[in-house]
Amino acid sequence: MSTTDKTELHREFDGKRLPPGQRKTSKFPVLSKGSTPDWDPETWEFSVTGAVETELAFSWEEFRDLSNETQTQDFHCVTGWSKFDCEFTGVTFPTLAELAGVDDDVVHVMFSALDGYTTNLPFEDCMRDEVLFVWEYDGAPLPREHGGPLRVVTPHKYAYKGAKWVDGIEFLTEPERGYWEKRGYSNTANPWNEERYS
Ligand SMILES: Nc1nc2c(c(=O)[nH]1)N[C@H]1C(S)=C(S)[C@@H](COP(=O)(O)O)O[C@H]1N2
Ligand SMILES: [Mo]
Repeated sequence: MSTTDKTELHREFDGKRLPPGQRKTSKFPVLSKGSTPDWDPETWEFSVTGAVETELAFSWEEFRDLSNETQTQDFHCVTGWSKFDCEFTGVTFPTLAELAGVDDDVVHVMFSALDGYTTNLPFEDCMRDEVLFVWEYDGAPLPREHGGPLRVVTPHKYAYKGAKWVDGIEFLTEPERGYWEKRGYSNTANPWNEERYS
């Protein structure tokens, strides 16, 4: 299978591959606000709601049948570590947006997750192929502690913008703040501009 290299992304932000104030790690640390939530593949459902033409709901099987791709990406945590060359397989955000048909007045998106976590991004920051809904990491099912069965990755943002255990997105016509954004972390979270806190 072919893999798309997204590790040159930093050029778009006029930055080095390792953003300022970050340290490269070969480990993949786990950062969660609480414990790993249970999930049941039989009852799990992924929902697309809000300002769209058609609200959508996918079973686990249906989600896995969506057209998907594999990308190599870097991962930047706001606490200061970066992991290079992660291989992620999943569905791109624009693929989902197209299936739902997004209203013209959408400006923002809220991601929600099985552990109650939420995070927000402007719509234009979501409509990028590297914003992936991921179920496979380095050729194996995404480990539960890293957000399995399904998580979002946002290589152009600090990693708290990528909800682990994601089970829904809502298209919004007004900006709203998610879990960490309400608690002082940056709304915009550009690693090359060190947008860590707000
Ligand atoms: N659902 C959920 N997603 C989450 C979090 C969380 O607590 N719950 N933590 C965020 C934070 S702060 C970071 S840095 C990354 C960490 O991902 P990792 O544990 O796979 O390294 O997940 C993000 N997504
Ligand atoms: Mo984080």
